[in-house]
Amino acid sequence: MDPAATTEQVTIEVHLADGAGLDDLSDDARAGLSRTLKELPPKYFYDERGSQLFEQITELPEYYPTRAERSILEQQSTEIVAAANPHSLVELGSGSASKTRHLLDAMQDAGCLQRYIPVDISAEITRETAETLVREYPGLRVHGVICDFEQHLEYLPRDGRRLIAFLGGTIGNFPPDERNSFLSRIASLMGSEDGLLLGTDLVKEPARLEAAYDDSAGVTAEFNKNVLRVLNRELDADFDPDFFEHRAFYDDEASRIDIRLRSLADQTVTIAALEMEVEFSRGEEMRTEISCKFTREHLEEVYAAAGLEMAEWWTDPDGLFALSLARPAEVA
Ligand code: SAH
Ligand code: AVI
Repeated sequence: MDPAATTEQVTIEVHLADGAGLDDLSDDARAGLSRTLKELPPKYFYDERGSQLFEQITELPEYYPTRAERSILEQQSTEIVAAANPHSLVELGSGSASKTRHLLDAMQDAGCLQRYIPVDISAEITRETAETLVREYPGLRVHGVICDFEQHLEYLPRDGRRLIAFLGGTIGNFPPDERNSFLSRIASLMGSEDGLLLGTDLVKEPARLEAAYDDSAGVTAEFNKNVLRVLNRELDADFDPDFFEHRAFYDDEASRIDIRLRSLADQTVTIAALEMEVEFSRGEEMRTEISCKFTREHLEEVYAAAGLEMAEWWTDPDGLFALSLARPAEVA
């Protein structure tokens, strides 16, 4: 750990050995690129450029989730804060925390705004967000935790009643087994009065979903190809992003968007740091992300399997996106 107090109101702790979230990249790339359907985990999208591209995605006309979730937070933050009555707000995958302001405002109005704990793998955006927020909210203490939330949840501060927010629909980026382990782990680390505020994108017409992940300006395509640039830089690979094409399709059976990069040619990519050569045939696809979509009933089952219980459910007026508040299930 490399604790680094930057100001009196901002403290940052880092739990990534290389400080950049890339500790496991070699192992993940080697394993994922050796599979029949090649695959890379989505957490490697988010270097500085990837985080900026994601911010651009949130403003695209086709990408409704951010606007829909923001509208719920605008309407319901007072109620959410009243229901959770927290001493601190912990946010997993906080990014730029742009929507989080509504929760912070409601906590300020309720007189309970003391500490905000953004938790993210991306060091640059977390430091920037922490510095910006202490300027915007005088008296707020921000304790940033730069870590992989799939591995380091036990490092999160546990004092006081916590509202743990996981916004944006990022829970949808986990495959079902990993989602269940992750939520079970959160449940086991929650006190009986802590609340989990979870953002989930909802099942809807495939055309709308597919447009959200294949925008006409090509920003999502750039975001998707950014993982190739990360591999080139970090593992001395020679992917040519122009030889891959972005693809996103809705898998109805699995209720999820499947995001891939399709090879435009027969090609061999060298990954020097892994002493590895990877063959792609023309038309072959590599999966880079999934984004699962939920119904209320399905989410209740997901919570139950992880030892959680849904206490509240809010959606935007168009029913595109949901926020729900969950608590650890009472053990009989
Ligand atoms: N919550 C924001 C950002 C969502 S983008 C919003 O709703 O707009 C997903 C965020 O999760 C990014 O900031 C990314 O850096 C972070 N992230 C992705 N995988 C992560 C992991 N394994 N550990 C910690 N943070 C992760
Ligand atoms: C971060 N996550 C919730 C986004 C999503 O919608 O699944 C990531 C994303 N991928 C492409 N566009 C947005």
